[in-house]
Amino acid sequence: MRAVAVFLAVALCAQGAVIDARDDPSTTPFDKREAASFTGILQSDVLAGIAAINQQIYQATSAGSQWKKCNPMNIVVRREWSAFSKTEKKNYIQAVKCMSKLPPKTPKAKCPGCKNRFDDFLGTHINQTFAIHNTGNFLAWHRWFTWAYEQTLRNECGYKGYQPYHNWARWAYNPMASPSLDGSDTSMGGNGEKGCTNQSYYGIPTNMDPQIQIPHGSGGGCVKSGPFKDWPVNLGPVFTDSLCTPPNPYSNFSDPAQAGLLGLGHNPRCLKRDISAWTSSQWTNDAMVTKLLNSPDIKTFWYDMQGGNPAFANNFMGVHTAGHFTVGGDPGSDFFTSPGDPWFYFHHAQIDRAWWTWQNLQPKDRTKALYGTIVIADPTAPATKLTDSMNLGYAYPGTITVEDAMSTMGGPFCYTYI
Ligand SMILES: [Cu+2]
Repeated sequence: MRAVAVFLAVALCAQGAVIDARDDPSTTPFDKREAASFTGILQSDVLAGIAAINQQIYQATSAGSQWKKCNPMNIVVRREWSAFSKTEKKNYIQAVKCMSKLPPKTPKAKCPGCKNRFDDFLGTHINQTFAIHNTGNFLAWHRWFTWAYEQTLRNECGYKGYQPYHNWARWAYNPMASPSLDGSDTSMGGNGEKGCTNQSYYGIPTNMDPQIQIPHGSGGGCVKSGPFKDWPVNLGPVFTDSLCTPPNPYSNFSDPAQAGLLGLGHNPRCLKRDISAWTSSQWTNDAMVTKLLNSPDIKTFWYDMQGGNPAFANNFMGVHTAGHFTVGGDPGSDFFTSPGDPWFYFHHAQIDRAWWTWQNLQPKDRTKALYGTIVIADPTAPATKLTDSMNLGYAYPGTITVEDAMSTMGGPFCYTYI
């Protein structure tokens, strides 16, 4: 039944592309773009539709034993939040809140500030930041991380659905109108109240040495609308562009006694956002996403996703950083602590969807294409290998290899996107 739905949707998507040639967004006047984003067929979605079909054909014809385990009869379909019914949205929201009420599994000595099950994931992300960003395992690790979070929602919080994503391009010109950020009772909360007004911009990559200056938006303070208005933020910050965030009890990089605990002390505060259409409209619009998906090789894709080479030069932010700064604030703008905003998983499911699309435009050559090293932004470190092992600390049990995470229909996974 689900498989039929996938192929029907893909077919409709492809048909739509024929009859509705979307205007080049770069030539669309700014005030018309919002409407265009809602009515047109996105080129990036057409590519995703082609990828979905390609992946099934590739798996059926060249991955026999795996195909028996994962095929259109049992594959899970991840959808955009706007495609969820009201009840499905409420069930997801309830499960995320449930995570914040379950006790943590991380021992207190390893993460003194971890107060709940949601924090186990955040603590793991903080702890491993240098080994999972701007590295060869970046995409694979975050694929597994997002999947493990989805599994935990299901296995420990009774959620029956799957992880939603935020289709950047669809809401690029007005992210606050997206059902995931509109502040309604079926959203992941809205913008923050006006706050952090002593800061005029957020610097990318840092406030000290900004290559790009994101202007302060209309928020910056606590999120007071929607189901996450009382959301507890317990960990971090470690490295934030918001000057209005109180420091973590463990913030001293030069103190050996704090090694392994940076950002993991208890620092309770509200969830803050400064939603930025300025950011999303420039770097996550359909033209930008399509250009990324048309990258000829993994090296180009890897760099472009993370801000180009050299990173953030030539006024280029890349979809990864731009997605994080679409919500910004605290902890959303913190490289280490960003999974403390539950919207993180909507963005990273879309990161995964972009990688999945790129891979499956040419699955034979790209499913196992790898680029990068084992140390953050260090091209001289050893290259990441398919045989490298990954773990999620106390958030989720077991280890898998990078190779296990290269296909959404391999390793522990069996899912697709529409
Ligand atoms: Cu990350």
